[in-house]
Amino acid sequence: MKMTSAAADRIIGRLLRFQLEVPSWGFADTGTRFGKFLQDAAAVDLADKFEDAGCTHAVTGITPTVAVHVLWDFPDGYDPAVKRLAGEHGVRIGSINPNLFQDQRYKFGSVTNRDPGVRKAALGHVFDSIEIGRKTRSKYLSLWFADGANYPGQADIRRRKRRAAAALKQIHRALPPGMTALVEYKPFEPATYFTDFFDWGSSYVFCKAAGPRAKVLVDTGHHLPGCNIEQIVAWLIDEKMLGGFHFNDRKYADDDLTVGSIDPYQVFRILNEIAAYEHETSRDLPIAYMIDQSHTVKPKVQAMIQTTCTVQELFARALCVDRGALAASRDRQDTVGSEEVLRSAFSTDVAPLLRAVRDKLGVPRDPLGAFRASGYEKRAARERRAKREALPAAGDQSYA
Ligand code: RM4
Ligand code: MN
Ligand code: MN
Repeated sequence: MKMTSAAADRIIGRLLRFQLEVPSWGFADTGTRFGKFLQDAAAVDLADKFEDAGCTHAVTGITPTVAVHVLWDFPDGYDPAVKRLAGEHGVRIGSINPNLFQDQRYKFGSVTNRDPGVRKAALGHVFDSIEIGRKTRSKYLSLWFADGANYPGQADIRRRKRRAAAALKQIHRALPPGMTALVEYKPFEPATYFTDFFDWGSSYVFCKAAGPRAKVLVDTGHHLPGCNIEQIVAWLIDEKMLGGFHFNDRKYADDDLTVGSIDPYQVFRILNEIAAYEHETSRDLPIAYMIDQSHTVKPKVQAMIQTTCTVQELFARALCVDRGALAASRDRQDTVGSEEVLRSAFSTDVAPLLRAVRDKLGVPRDPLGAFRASGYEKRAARERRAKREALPAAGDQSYA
């Protein structure tokens, strides 16, 4: 596709306004239910996570915020000093993620548990998380409920649905102005028979019950095989119910692989729905773009930089779609022609656009290459190994 300089400027302008949030848990040691593989350079504490996030932001220029997981990042409660600590590393605290899945009392659910005491404790944790978000001026409370059942007959599906809706209402009432609750869904795991927040429709129903500041969060890894995620995204955009994304890729289940490592065309098709809407309305869609990945074998910061650059690159390609040509070929009911418009954007060489964006952001033209050459990982491994050795033997707190 030939691009006019006005078109190139428009794309560069949009990419300069495109930012992604990185997850604190993506920098820490992580594993599967079978165990963890440790990395010397993995973050030991919150300061390391901010340092890694800051480094990712320094080379990419588009990741100024860090999502925090309350239990893992503030095990001893929230300390206001962490705001300054993030700032020292050039980042800010972003979305707040309560943890409603690790405590023993959540064995049979959190907000859907039949025991009112457990439901109260779960809500209490969410309220504490909201309070942290208020102090850190976070725009998003990001909710993932692992609630569900493992066997047919185990639980009353309708009653659990009503309890979830009631909890969402209470959470919504507690949100300070300017904060939005994002409601994630996932078809299975850890529950094997059903989860209570199992697909976009369930999150949609709960958000609608809660109020206007609850929106659906699409985690790209949380769909059954073959699911048409871009259609879900298009519907949510049209319903004004899309809150944001947790980007990651998967081959089989919730694999938390780096974005686009398995199916970059799918990410392109999702971002194409965003670009199409923005083209039609001449407005940026006000949603949260976040990464949710835990890297088991890839070095953490490299994986995060790779992911960040991939999403940026695929968004650049989606912005290259010739909307006029697409509309015209749809008018002719030209199926092949319409598909070719998408394919040609997907295969556009966007390197010159990305170079221009990175020059304007004042970051290296090859962020991953610059990081790999920087010696950061070696130094981090040395320092963090020593830090780890000086620590009392740590309990196996989390998988991430
Ligand atoms: C879940 C879900 C949540 C994330 C946890 C760590 O599968 O994706 O967003 O907070 O993992
Ligand atoms: Mn997620
Ligand atoms: Mn997940």
